[in-house]
Amino acid sequence: MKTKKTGQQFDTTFHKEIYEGLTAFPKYISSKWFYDKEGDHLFQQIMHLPEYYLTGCEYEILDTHTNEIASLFSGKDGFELVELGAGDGKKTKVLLNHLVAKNIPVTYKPIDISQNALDNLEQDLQISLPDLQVVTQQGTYFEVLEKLCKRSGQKKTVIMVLGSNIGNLNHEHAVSFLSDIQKCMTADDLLFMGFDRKKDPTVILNAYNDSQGVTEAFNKNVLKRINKSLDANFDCEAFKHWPTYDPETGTTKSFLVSTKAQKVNLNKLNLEINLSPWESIHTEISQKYDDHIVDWLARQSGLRVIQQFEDSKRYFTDYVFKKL
Ligand code: AVJ
Repeated sequence: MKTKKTGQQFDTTFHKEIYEGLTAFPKYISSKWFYDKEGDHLFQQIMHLPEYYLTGCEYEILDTHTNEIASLFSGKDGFELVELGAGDGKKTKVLLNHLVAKNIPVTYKPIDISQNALDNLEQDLQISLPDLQVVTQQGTYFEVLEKLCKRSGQKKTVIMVLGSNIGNLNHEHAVSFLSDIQKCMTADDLLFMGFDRKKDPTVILNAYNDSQGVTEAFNKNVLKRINKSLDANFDCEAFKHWPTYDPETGTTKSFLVSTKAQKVNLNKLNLEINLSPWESIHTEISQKYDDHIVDWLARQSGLRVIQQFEDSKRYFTDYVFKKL
């Protein structure tokens, strides 16, 4: 590879960001790189874990309020449902089933960073909802929003981001993400977004530290992915999965902590890094919210909350936003 200083060329954003994160202090890897085929699979297992309450709570919300949500979404001549981070679409299908059954015209546009997830979802929908119009798109949120902004149709658009996916962004990035969405919205359009609430810290911590070790495997999978695709040699067994929750900020952070001194070669990056014993690699934030924080984020982004739906335990909220 060229030079380690300025002007270095990278094959992909993945190469560039892994290089930057592992040469920084403290070290970090963005959680968006969790989702390769194995990562998608592990996340699906996480969604079925007893400790990982988020999925069940949001499913309950969509299942309980399907009718009200569907009528909120419907436009005069149908609408487009753009879902950022669609994943396996399990929760969205509750709504899609209802829309198809009620003959509400909708085009479903699932977007995900994982092409693998999109392929599975498309196949699944072809069988379970053959009459539904589906247009998939692969990309990061930022890439995809650019295209969304340039769309020509004047059909009502509902942008949906479920699962508290926004929680992977710190507040500053969340505001720029929400502002980017806001810029693409007309006065008629809606943003429907799921936020995981602040709650008993034990409940939160257990969700990221399950007893079966699936979350640990999910966290470590990013190192396996780097080993495979960047020809690297992380000793994955020599890392401890370490989630934390700060009840003051509402931030859950996940780390991989090296249990020993390690020299790691990342051949495709022409990079060698050293880890000291007990040095950490920060891999994810999963932000928790309350109504005040969400309201503040919305206003910072030129949005306002027009409605909200909660599960019976009040663990999770889906907020509906419009342009200010
Ligand atoms: C998909 C980003 C919402 O942060 O709760 C699950 C991912 N990480 N267990 C989350 C995740 C560890 C999840 N999101």
